[in-house]
Amino acid sequence: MRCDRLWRHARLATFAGPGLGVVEDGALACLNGNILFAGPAGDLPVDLDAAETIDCQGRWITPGLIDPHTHLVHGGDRAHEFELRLAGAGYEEIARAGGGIVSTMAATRAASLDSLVASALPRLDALIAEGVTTTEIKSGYGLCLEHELKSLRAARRLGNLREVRIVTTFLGAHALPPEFAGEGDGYIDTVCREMIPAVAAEGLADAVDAFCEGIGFTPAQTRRVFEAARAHDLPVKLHAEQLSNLHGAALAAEFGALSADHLEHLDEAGVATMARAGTVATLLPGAYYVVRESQKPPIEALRAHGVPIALATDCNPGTSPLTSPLLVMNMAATLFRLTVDECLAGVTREAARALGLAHEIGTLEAGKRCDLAIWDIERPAELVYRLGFNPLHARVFGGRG
Ligand code: DI6
Ligand code: FE
Repeated sequence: MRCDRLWRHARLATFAGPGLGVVEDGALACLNGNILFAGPAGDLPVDLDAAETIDCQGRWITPGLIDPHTHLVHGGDRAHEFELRLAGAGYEEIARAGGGIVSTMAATRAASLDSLVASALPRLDALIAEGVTTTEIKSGYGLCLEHELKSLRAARRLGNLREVRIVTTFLGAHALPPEFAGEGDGYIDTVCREMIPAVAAEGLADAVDAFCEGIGFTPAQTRRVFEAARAHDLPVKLHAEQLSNLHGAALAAEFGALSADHLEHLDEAGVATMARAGTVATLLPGAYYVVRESQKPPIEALRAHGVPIALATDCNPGTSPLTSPLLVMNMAATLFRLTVDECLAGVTREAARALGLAHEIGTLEAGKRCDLAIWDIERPAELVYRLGFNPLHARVFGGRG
């Protein structure tokens, strides 16, 4: 039997099964971009012959990291708003001065597709530099058909410019654009009747998301968005229970959502509905940190009910200008008390599940894509415990790299 590449003398964290799935003297073989074998070197098929063999010298191999929730494509930044907040300005004051989400909408609408791609590339490269091989990217700063389509096209194009898999999400129901002020239902009509059909017709989105919140959209409006998504065979996910408990997670679960995200204000009943539906809890500790939230997501209840926990950067210009999955893991451990194993599973196996891609990526198992991160570390905990240090040795995408 012949394979394209064989990595030897590696320590593997396979994530096959519930824990890290550690293999001390491990080997991993790749054929045609997929994993042919991952396991103890002693179990390698005796007749296996490799076109190329790589000696890992004891380095650790994990699955390529996955960031399952980002708003990577947007115009402008909000650094000035950050300064205003440090000087004591409140959210409303900033919004009245033309800041907040609407300022990002204006900058996104003003940007050409090319410049949206150009401004997102350094953010994407920052993820890639830490071993990310798949990232989700949402629209949601265009807030009208033309600019939502442009944002999704920019996201798709990013996937052609780099060796990375991009999964796109339509988030038209992110905020109310000023031209619909006071007409939330009218805007949702446009989202459901105009935008979702157009996005679906062009195959521009892999899923549909909404922001169910007092400052976003009501559960009734969110339900309409989900019904429109379902009519176009698009899976859903939800920004839920970030600032208050509107029972968005239960609504998401009712629609079989891939994930419910944020969840600081989620209650136990909501956790139970997520568990029954198999909806992943995607936690976003960067946003928790930046807005200086004090209400933590219900970690104990999520564990008790067996809800899978994923972690993401939520990279966005307002509440999480963060492009480091390594720092996300540290924040999840330090702020939410997740274990090292939970953090690492959160950016690999469970992040894949949150994207509906558990059958393809997220673990080191025969048949999965050969997306790998190879680390200069002595033990996996180093990936979670250090701050601002990147021990990535190599990154492999579809067997290449
Ligand atoms: N929740 C958030 O934290 C971000 N969007 C969302 O739905 C905020 C986005 C922004 O302020 O630009
Ligand atoms: Fe978000």
